[in-house]
Amino acid sequence: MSLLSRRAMIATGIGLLVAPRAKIAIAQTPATGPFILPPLGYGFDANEPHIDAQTMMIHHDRHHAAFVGALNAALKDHAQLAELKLPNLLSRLDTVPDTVRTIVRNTGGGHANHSMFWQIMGGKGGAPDGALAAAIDRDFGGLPALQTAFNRAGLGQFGSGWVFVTVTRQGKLGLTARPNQDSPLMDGVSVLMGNDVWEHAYYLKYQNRRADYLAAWWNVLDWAKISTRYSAAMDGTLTI
Ligand code: MN3
Repeated sequence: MSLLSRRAMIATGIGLLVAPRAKIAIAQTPATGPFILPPLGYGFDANEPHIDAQTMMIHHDRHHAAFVGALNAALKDHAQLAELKLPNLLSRLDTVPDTVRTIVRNTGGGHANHSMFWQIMGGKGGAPDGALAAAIDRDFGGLPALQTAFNRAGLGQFGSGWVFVTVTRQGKLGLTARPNQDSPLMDGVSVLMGNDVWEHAYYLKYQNRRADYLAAWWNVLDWAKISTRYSAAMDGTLTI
């Protein structure tokens, strides 16, 4: 092989390496909406030492951002669906075309779940008060009993998923675990709060110790925000 043709091959090879990357970058760019990654609302290190800053950064900026990008891409040619509010889209997945239903379920559920998740953390833990504390006493027998049942449900969720406290318009609370990125919103049920038990939520700090992560998570909750969500659920103004 002549030096010239070797150079030509190398040049072509470089061209092949660069061109597809440029294409992928363009393909991932429709982050212009309609769905938008919400800001975290606090620093990546706000949940230290219970949830480490690197996990928060990767989780929000990469995992959640990827869900939003993929959801927007999936609905690019479905303008009517793209106009729906996320809970409305998730509660009528049966009307989403077969070709995009699974990706909408996974990425739309992921967008909803994570948007709620960031809202309720960044706090100092402790305990709720007022109407929410009364509802927890009434429906779970108190915060320690809720924590025990919630952590057990999170630990019992095989593989990836979430554990949620649901809330009705009357303020009645419930507990449920879901696989993957499924959400009670898919059944038309509102979510008060929930924890992500995908390994990406805890693996850097806790590795296989999901129980330790579940126990520590209560230390970063912002009960004032959760109380606001509780009131909004009863007013019918809870958006996610
Ligand atoms: Mn997650």
